[in-house]
This record gives sequence, structure tokens and C-alpha cells, in this order.
Amino acid sequence: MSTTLSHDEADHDARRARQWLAGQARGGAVSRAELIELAAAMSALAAAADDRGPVALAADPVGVDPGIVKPLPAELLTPVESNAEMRWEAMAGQGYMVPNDRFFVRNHTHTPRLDADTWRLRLFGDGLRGTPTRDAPVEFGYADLRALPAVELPALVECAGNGRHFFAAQQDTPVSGLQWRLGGVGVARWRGVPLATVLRHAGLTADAVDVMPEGLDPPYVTGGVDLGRVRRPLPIGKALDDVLLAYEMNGAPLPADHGFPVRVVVPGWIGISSVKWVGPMEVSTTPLFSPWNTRLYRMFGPGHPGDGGPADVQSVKSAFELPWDARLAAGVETTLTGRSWSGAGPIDRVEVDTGDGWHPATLVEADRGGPWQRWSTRWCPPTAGRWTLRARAVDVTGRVQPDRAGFNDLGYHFDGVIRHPVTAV
Ligand SMILES: Nc1nc2c(c(=O)[nH]1)N[C@H]1C(S)=C(S)[C@@H](COP(=O)(O)O)O[C@H]1N2
Ligand SMILES: [Mo]
Repeated sequence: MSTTLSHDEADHDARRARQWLAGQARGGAVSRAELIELAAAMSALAAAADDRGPVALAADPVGVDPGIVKPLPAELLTPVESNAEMRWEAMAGQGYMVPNDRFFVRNHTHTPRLDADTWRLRLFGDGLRGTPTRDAPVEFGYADLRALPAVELPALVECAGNGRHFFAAQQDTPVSGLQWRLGGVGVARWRGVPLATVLRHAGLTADAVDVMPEGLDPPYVTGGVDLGRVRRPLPIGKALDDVLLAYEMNGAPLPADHGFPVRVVVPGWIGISSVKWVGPMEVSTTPLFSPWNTRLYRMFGPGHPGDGGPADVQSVKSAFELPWDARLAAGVETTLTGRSWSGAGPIDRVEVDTGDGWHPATLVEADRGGPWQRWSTRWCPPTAGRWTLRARAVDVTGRVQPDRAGFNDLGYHFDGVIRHPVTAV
């Protein structure tokens, strides 16, 4: 089998599919027959698309939301079923990073309380020398990871369904699933060990093709089907490139809701790749599958023939750091601020329209090349009344934000220009 390292999931995924059809693939602990059965069961779940709330939440006395540990003050976060989205106005006047108190939380079930002293990363599979098994894996404890050379980098984590609400609100094509506005995104400074370092210490072989981290949170049950623990394979090329096993977030130990003691951080890729509370990790010489890369997190629907392709790389988006329906003073000049981002590369330019056409926004130079870009523009609401603000960005690869986002059945990657209402008084 070819071991060309792929950074592009679409490419890698096509190879996975060919190998699957050739009978060479396994779905982690799932046989091919089971996979086909699973696919059939999953198609009955079309309506229960990604990012639905869990069917049942275990009672947990800690925190305001039963599934989330940290407080959810209304001025910082808005509940979205068992999840919480950041309020964009809570970023006005903040620095580059999203502080941990307002970072969005996306939980398929609920935040588990894990003990760093007994926690173990457990690597197994035929992509490691000696083929360690799930029951007799290569183990790393918390202290082992902290003793390895660390890397710290800013990275953006965004839910693939971020912006889904606007398929209904702006385009009249509602999609079921969590109705995120734009707050299912954040940038933090993550510190940890490159996954590549750990894989090499664990005895990575040259013919490994997939790495599948699995969370230690409870199995995800949706539409009456138990999909097992959250897990999604990563092509080895991406796993060896810039993926981190992170144990710190913005200089603090990883908060419980964000994956304590250790999570995966996959820069540029959809949030589901960044598995929290990671425990088991299969390393395989044959392609791996899970519901999170077969029936979920793929682009299905008109314009996406066949199996649609994986929804790996985030789209281009822009947000104003203003409340929805913000009140501004008529006739008084004000500074509008916001941020833009893209999974494909840094932002090149941003334009804002306050009602008289598109004008370039001023970019914060220090942010150039980073995972998102702060910008600002001056605006004086000419008269009292309702106004619509729009912002659109272009990334360095030339990807732009269209007026209308392309539809897909599961409502991923909304990239249309958002019409942000404000009232001048
Ligand atoms: N184990 C586990 N990892 C997970 C999830 C989960 O429910 N369980 N949710 C995923 C999804 S869909 C997203 S968008 C991100 C959200 O990360 P955050 O909660 O730290 O913002 O975590 C991902 N990792
Ligand atoms: Mo997500």
C-alpha cells in the first residue's frame, strides 16, 4: 500500500474508501460487515445530524449546565442544548486569545472528571512495532508526557456546524442539529507534546496510515443507536505534521470541559478532530473508520455527489464583536471591531459594508499569519433606525465568503456573509 503522507483529508479519504471497498479496511474494532450495518443504521439518522444534543444527560451536580463544569455566565456564553457558545461581544477589547472562561464548549454527552494521576494514554495497533493490543497497549502517563519536549502554539478550534443557524435565518433552508450562531469557535494557546513525538516513542512503523484518538467521555447515543466513544481517524500525514497532545490552555492546566488532563489539538481542521479527554489511540496500517468520518462530518446533499467527501478543513468566516441587535448612538462615530478566520490559511484581507458598499477594514498587523485576524473600521450611523452590518474575508489561498453559503444536509461550514442587525438610537 502507498504510504505517501497526505495532509489533505479528501485525498487520504479517497484512498481509505478504495481500501475499504477492497476489503482492506477496518473500523477500529468494527468489521467490514458491521460497518455496512452501521452505515445502514446511520442513514436512518439523517435527521439526527452531527452536533445534536445527547439523548440523555447523566446527572452531574457540578456547574450550571448538568454536562458542563465551568460556570456559564450569560454575558460570556449562551447555552445551545448541552453545549455553550461564546458571545461575540465578550471578545470586544480582549487580546488575541479567547480566555478559558468564555471558550465555547461542545460536548456530545458530558464532561467527565478524570484524575491525572491514574490517567493513561494507551496506544495500540499494527502501526506500532510489535503490534501492541488494546488490552496491552504502549502507555504514557501524565508525568511522562510532561517530561517530553513541549511545544506551545496558538490554534483555532471550531465546530464544523458553527453558523448552522444561518442556513435557516438567512437562507430559508433550515438544517437540524445544534443551532450555533457564530460562537462555536475560539483560539487558545495550547501547550503539549507533538503527537509525532509520542508516536515515534511508541514505535511508529513506516506503513502506518491512520491514527484514531478516542475520548474517555461516555459513549454517544443518538436516535437510539449507541455510536460508542467519540473518535475520528487522522491521516498519518496530518498526525505527524502539527497535531498536539495538549495539557495546557492559555497557560493553565487544561480545564475539565476542554479535555483535562490531555486532548488532541488539530490545527485548521474541524473541532471533532480535536478529541478531548483522549485515552485509547489506535495506530493502524489499514484505514480506520468511525461514525464521525463516515455518516457524520461529511458533506452530503445537492452539489455533493456520492459520499460527499470529508468536512475536514474549516471554511472562511467573519464576526463582529457586537451583541446581536446591538444599540449604537446615531450620529456618533464609533469603532467596529471583529475577527475573521479560515481553516485553509491565514486571512489576507477583510471588507466591511455598513450600507454604502464594501470598504477595506484595518487589520491588526501583529495577527498576520495567525489562526485568526482581528480587524476594525470606523462607522458613524447617519440616522436613528435599523442598520445591517456585513463583513467578509479572503484567505491567502483566495477562498472568499460568498453572499450565500452552499447548502449541505448536515449544515456544516456555513461561510455566507452574515447580516448583523444593529439599531442606532
Ligand atoms: N471526547 C470528546 N472529544 C470531543 C468532543 C466530545 O464530545 N467528546 N466534541 C468535539 C467537538 S464536536 C468539538 S467542536 C470540539 C470542541 O472543543 P471545546 O469543547 O474544547 O471547545 O471538541 C471535540 N472533541
Ligand atoms: Mo463540533
